[in-house]
Amino acid sequence: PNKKNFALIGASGYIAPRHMKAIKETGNDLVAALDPYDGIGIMDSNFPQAHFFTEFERFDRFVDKWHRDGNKKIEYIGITTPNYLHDSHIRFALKNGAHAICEKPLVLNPHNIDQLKIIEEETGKKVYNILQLRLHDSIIALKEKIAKELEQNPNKIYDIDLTYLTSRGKWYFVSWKGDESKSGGIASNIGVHFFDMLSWIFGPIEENLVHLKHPDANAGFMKLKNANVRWFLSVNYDYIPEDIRATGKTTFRSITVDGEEFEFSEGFTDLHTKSYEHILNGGGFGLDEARNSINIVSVIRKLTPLGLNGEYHPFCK
Ligand code: NAD
Ligand code: HP7
Repeated sequence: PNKKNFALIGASGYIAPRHMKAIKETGNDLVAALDPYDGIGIMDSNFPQAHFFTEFERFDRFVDKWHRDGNKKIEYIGITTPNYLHDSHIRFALKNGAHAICEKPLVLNPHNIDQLKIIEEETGKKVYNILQLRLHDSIIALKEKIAKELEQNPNKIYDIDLTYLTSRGKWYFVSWKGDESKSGGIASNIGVHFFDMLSWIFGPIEENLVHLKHPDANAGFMKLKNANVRWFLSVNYDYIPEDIRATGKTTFRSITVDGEEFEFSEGFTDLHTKSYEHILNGGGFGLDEARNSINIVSVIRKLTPLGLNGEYHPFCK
């Protein structure tokens, strides 16, 4: 009862199965999927009855037909395409009477958000951004702890080291993810998660500096309302600390707050289903919530690195 119909754009990619799983686990139906690449056998594990299109025009015909049909309705369109295509695919969803559930980074630059706001108003449909770290138990616990402390001491400035290491092979730099015009670079494609998390917990950004900007490693310093943050981000396995490597792991996500360490490498697997539940229950993170982190990554993309000057993260070399 009350099953909602979904469509998915970018359905053959790495993250799309997590959206399929979320649609399924929230008790809903995927009716149509689009991807120019037809390696989509995964569909059989989820929605073998879904219509699949490799051409946009045929997908458009299907979606338009449903949009005009009084009985059938696509209520949500999931978007799991390369970052630079998100705003276009969001427009397509909204103009076809569906809400958009779009992967991060929502867009590459803040002015794209302004444009989407206009279309939200015109269509009455909403844009939701997947920001799954905001639904991660350890991160929620950290936010609650800090919020409580800030109630007592609103001017407190925390001292933070954020280390985000997630190894990727050579393929990364051959794919669209390695092309700054398509992904925004690693700070936009991967760093956006923790920039969002930090400004969600410690307040808006006041100063944004970059020390190091290599294709596979970025580092910088940020002054937020309630924190000074030295951050380091890399997709290069060589930065993974020895003790982590010894366990066979290839990712390491850690935040040190006033010397106290929080590891949050685990607990990521079901956050897409949680994100969908959150949206379907009347929550979700919209355009305004995406703005802080999109501002931050957009500025980082344009900044000239300072080199090893000032307050840089200890991993910089
Ligand atoms: P991917 O390259 O594996 O998949 C992208 C898919 O989009 C490919 O199948 C490609 O054929 C398809 N595509 C390309 N152009 C298209 C078009 N014009 N129309 C329809 N489909 C098109 O990439 P991915 O890793 O799955 O990433 C997809 C999105 O999800 C990105 O925005 C990425 O940043 C995001 N992502 C988020 C998380 C997370 O933790 N939330 C994890 C991975 C990826
Ligand atoms: N992996 C692949 O095989 N292919 C891929 O395309 C990506 C990963 P994690 P996720 O690389 O674009 C993170 O590091 O959390 C393998 C970012 N999300 O846990 O799934 C990888 O080699 C996301 O925003 O990666 O995704 C590991 O073996 C970003 O778009 C395994 O999958 C994505 O990297 C899991 O890898 C990317 C977060 O950091 C929360």
